[in-house]
Amino acid sequence: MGSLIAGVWSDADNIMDAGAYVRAPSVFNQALSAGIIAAMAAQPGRFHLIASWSCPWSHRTMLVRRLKGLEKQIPLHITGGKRVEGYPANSGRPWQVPGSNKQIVHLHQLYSLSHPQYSGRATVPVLWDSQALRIVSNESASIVRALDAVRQNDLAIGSDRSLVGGRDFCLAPGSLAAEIDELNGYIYQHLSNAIYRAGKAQSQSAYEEAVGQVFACMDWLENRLGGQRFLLGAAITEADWLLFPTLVRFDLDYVMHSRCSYKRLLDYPHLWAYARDLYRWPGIAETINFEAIHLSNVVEGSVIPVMPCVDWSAPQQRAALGPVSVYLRTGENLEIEDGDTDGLGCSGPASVPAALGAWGR
Ligand SMILES: N[C@@H](CCC(=O)N[C@@H](CS)C(=O)NCC(=O)O)C(=O)O
Repeated sequence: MGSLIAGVWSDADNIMDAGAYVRAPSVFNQALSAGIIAAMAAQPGRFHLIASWSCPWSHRTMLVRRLKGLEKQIPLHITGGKRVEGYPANSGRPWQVPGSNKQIVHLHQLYSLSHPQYSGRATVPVLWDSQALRIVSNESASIVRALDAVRQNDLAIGSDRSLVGGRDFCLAPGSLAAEIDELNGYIYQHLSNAIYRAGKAQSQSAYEEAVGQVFACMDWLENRLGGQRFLLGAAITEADWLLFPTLVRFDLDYVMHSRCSYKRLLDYPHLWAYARDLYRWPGIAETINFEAIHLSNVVEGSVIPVMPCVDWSAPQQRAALGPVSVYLRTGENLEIEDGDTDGLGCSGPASVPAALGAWGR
């Protein structure tokens, strides 16, 4: 893919170490300041999210933007198209950088516009500040946490989507942040990023080490989710939404293209039902472009494999494990009415339970 070296593009790819793939840490990965979080609420359109349909890390940020009803506050720009010098900014066409009179073609030009001496990869997602003309963050975990921290009461333009029963909810409440961080770290290391280590490995031993971790983690999740509705119990939290993009891509992409071929998501009854329980959440289906994910690793000009036959809307009976709850900003746990869970969200107003209806459409 290449990277920038002191602001100049280089096609060299330094991602391998003795046959093993090593992901470089994001450069702009610090937690977002309280000032930026307040500005996100107060200045709609100042911050822009640049993301890709196929990228699981981008998907995390799109999910939380949607769940928190921040579409008006944080415009979304989808990158995509043939990679010439890394990601194109706008499918190969010129793209007017928000807040600037500059037009760019490659995403890396946004990085060097922000930091002319930048050295590192030009990755998505990116949170762009159109006022300071700076990349605020290129680390999905930090972007997600910041979007979750935006207070509904502070929004300059109200949102009708993220209020549960008219109240401000939160995916990573302070009291659970350490537990969520630990879980996120474990799942990232043993599953979400291990899949990439399996797919990109150039030695048998590096591959086997990675793929072993992937399926040990899938087994662990299957076991955990057999007895509780979500990763932390009854409450849906950030940990669930960080895992979800990996599950969405598992059978469609990773089984074939990352050599994670030992089992499919479909072979894990609890995990597969859990993934569908998340999928039916209001607005979530709109954040997924199955075709883009499926095609993302198909070599251009080659034969395109058929999509796996998977019904994400199939009933999943997860309500048998208990009702859904969310944490409010105050730390209180709120149970959400969840009678007919199989119909929640995606299939239209008639089946959306009252408490979720407010942020379902
Ligand atoms: N740690 C970053 C990883 C982002 C990332 O690696 N994105 C991929 C797309 S899925 C990318 O932009 N790759 C381009 C490259 O590595 O040059 C995050 O979670 O935001």
